[in-house]
Amino acid sequence: MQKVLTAGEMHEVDRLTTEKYGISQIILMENAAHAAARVICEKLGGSVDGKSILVFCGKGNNGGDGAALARVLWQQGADVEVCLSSNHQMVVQAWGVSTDLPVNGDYDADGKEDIAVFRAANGTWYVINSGNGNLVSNVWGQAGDIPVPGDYNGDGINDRAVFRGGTWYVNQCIQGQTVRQFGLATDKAVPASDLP
Ligand SMILES: [Ca+2]
Ligand SMILES: [Ca+2]
Repeated sequence: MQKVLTAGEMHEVDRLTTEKYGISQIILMENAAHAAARVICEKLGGSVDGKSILVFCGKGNNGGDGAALARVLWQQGADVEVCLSSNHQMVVQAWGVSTDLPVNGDYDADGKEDIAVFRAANGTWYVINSGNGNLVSNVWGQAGDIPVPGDYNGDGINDRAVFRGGTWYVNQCIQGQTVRQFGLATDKAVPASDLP
C-alpha cells in the first residue's frame, strides 16, 4: 500500500477542512463513507446487494468512517459485520441471527455505541448496553417494519423507531411514544443520519 499522506498530515487536512471551510467531522465521515461505498460497489460489479462484507474499524475518526461505511453498505443490501477496536485489538461479538437487522446506537446514553439488532419476525430489539453489559430486549414494531433508530428528541438516547407504510412509530424512551404519518407506503425510510 502506498501512503499518500502521513497520519499527522491527514489530521491537519481534516482540521483545516473543519476550521476553514466549516465542514463538520460528521459530514466528513458521511462523505468518506459514501465515497468508499461507491468504490466498493464498482469493485463488486456495481452492487453490494446480498454480498457478505466484514468491516474492521479502528479508533478515532477513521473508526467512525468505518462504522458509517458499514451502515451505508447495509442500507444497500449487503450482509455486513463490523469488528471494532480501540487499542489495535480486534473485537468480535456474536449477537443476533443472520436474518436480524443491525440497529446499533447509544441506547444507554453513556456516549458509546451499543451492539443491537432488530428481529422483524417478533418485532423485538435486542441491545447489549455498553455501560454495564446488560442484555435488554424490547418489543417495538412488527414483521415487515423497517427499523429507523435515532435520537428523535435530542436527549442523547437512541430511540427505537420503525417505519410502516408511510407512518413512523417512535418510542422516545422518556417522553413516551410518538406516531406520525409522513410519506407514502411505497417510500423508503432514510434516517436523518444518512442525509448529507
Ligand atoms: Ca451505549
Ligand atoms: Ca432520544
